[in-house]
Amino acid sequence: NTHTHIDTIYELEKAGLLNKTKIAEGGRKLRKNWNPSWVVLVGNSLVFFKDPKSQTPSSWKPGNSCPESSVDLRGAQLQWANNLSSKKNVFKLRTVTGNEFLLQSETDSLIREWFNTIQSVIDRLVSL
Ligand code: I3S
Repeated sequence: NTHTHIDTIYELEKAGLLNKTKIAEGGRKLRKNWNPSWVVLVGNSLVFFKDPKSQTPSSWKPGNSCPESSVDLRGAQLQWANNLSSKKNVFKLRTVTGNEFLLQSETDSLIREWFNTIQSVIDRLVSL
């Protein structure tokens, strides 16, 4: 089965649609700009795709489709951040380089899953 094969090669942890805004770049505050983003957690990285057409398993293969950006999760910090937005279910991801993102979903269970899965990858990287 192709999916299983690809999952194995690229260590795909999770993929799905979340609302995303970057709020800081290198420690400098940015103006919020919320947009839906196709988020893929693969290996040590969180990869963001702008294009909803990117929602096919083949599109995040290297060389295929173009990620909008990607985040190295090594040393990253995750925290719930409902104080940083009027939206519900918001968490903040901060990279070692001082880039900060807010990620959000209307679905409680979904955002908890994302939080827990990203946190487990961060924890795993600490012990490597
Ligand atoms: O934290 P803020 O500045 O109140 O965030 C809101 C603004 O960024 C707003 O944009 P403009 O100020 O450019 O109109 C966005 O439309 C809102 O979504 C932001 O607030 P929330 O609470 O949705 O994160």
